[in-house]
Amino acid sequence: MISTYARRLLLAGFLSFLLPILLPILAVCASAQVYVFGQASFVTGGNPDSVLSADLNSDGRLDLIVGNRDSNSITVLLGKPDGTFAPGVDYVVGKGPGALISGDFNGDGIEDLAVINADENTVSILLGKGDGTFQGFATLATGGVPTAIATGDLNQDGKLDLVVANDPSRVSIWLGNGDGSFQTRQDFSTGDSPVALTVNDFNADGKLDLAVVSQSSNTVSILLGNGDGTFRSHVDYSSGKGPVSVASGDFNRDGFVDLIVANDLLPKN
Ligand SMILES: [Ca+2]
Ligand SMILES: [Ca+2]
Ligand SMILES: [Ca+2]
Ligand SMILES: [Ca+2]
Repeated sequence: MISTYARRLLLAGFLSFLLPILLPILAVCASAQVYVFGQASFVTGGNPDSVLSADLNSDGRLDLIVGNRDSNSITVLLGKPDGTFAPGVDYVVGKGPGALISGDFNGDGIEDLAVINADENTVSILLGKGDGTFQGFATLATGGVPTAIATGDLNQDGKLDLVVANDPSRVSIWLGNGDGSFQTRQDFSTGDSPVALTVNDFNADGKLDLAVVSQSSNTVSILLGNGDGTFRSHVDYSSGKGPVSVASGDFNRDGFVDLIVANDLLPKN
């Protein structure tokens, strides 16, 4: 028989051993949240490679646009009130469609689309009709293999412009004319093998800048905008190995835009 005092000592010793192990686990359990999502599947074209959401028919419900790499098309799925989507409608674009972006490129208040075509080095511009349908409008030559696309008003004229990252080491800028057409392409140097980009005002001067992730050089290139559609020489920052995507936002709420980069642990070079 051991005394009550001895049992208390043993228990205290056991807890002092166990608590440092248990507390971090309990803390993680207390902060963890479990979310459950329903799942539904919708038919697209061949080898869907990218997806974008936007309200294409101005009904207040988000719609989906999917780039179909193997069928050289995009699929538009209009959102229904119950959260599902109407059967997709396909539109032919260039060869090997990849990343997509939406924006009102002709200033009629209706979302339009721009799609990069990686297998023919072009960008397809499709203008929205307002009812969720589209018409092909223009094709822009990228000059290199396009890998990512973004939009913003880079020269501050109130008209959306396009920026596309191209292999091997540049971004191309097209300034918008405001009618869905674009001016002659301007190219700016980046790190090697750019694969993703984001547009934001990183130095808080009111002029949009570019952050371009380069997979071969393991860098994020910052190109500060001059506000007229041109950019200063890129300044590179190290990322992790094999960066594949980038997003920007004020993550610590200090009023300055920050970057987050996802890295492939096994670089492809
Ligand atoms: Ca909609
Ligand atoms: Ca439009
Ligand atoms: Ca512009
Ligand atoms: Ca800026």
